[in-house]
Amino acid sequence: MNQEEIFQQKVDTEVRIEPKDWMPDKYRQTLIRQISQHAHSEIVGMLPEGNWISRAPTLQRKAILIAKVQDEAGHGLYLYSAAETLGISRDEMIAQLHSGKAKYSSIFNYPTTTWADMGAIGWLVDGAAIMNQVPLCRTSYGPYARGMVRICKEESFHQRQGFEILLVLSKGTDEQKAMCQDAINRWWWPSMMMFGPKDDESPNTQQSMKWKVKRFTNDELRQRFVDICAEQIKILGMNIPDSDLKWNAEKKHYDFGQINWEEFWNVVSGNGPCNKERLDARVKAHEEGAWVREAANAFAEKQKQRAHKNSVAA
Ligand code: FAQ
Repeated sequence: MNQEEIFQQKVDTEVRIEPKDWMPDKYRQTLIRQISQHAHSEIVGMLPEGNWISRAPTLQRKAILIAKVQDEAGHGLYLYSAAETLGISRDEMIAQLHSGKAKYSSIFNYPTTTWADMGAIGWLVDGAAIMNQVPLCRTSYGPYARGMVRICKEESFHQRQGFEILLVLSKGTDEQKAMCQDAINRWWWPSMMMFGPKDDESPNTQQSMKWKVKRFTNDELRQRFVDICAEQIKILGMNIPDSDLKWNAEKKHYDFGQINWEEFWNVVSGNGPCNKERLDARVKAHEEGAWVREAANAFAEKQKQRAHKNSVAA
């Protein structure tokens, strides 16, 4: 067997691929692309919710929201570390994000205009993220799979806190109920787009499934998401903004309406409502953090010199 066949046999028999193992260059590149895009999504994803930290309605809500946004930062850091094991540096990944070369999830290019958006993001955006990411705990690349275990635990808490925000609003005044429905209306379709293009228009799915980087296709995960949300919305007493949403007894799944793919590709290619604002915010934060990186590097250098001195003295 050649190296490629040995590699595929490991994948087929569920043996994890680890950083020092031989792997096809395309597998490495696919993982760098997916993991770094995932990391960027977590970091850029802090911005829409960060927008409401100073305006959360109660101290408790504020503490929860701060914790959630910090969790997303942590997820970004685990994921950048996982990608680094494949031979790309964090600086390179950040440069790719800032230059617009690397993608991040389309969902974070939409504005958060009311407090109910914090609920809708938790319920729908984290909900879609979990649907996509739980199978990634079994992805074939070891460091990515292990990182995803902790990330998924935290995302479950995020999803519940979002649903609870909406539940409270759904039982509130007429104005609060309207705010709740409006947020669901605005976040539903962009959340459906998070799963990526339809299977027959997804250039990466087939190969990623063969390598077990992806365990399910974009459409399979999107369908599961619809099936779950269509039931959960009943508890909220709200509506999903899709007149075609209907239980199909034969398929044992919900049918749903057309996704606006033109909008999706428009957002992915940089022309969504907040693309520019999000990238500008990231670049500004990076520039303003230059002194922290400098100080941390100087401290690390000093520690190294001290350790060297001690080892010479011993
Ligand atoms: N947005 O052939 P496919 C979160 C791109 S984290 C932008 O199907 P693939 C946590 C795709 O990259 C959310 N671009 O690609 C949170 C590819 O372009 P490329 C992020 C998208 O990789 C919650 C092209 O389209 N999650 O939410 C999108 O097989 C709340 C063709 O697509 C992950 O990254 C999109 N929605 O499947 C944080 C999970 N969809 O690279 C804060 C890991 C597709 O060839 C607050 N990633 N594209 O130029 C994945 O599972 C996969 O990468 C997919 C795409 C499913 C996203």
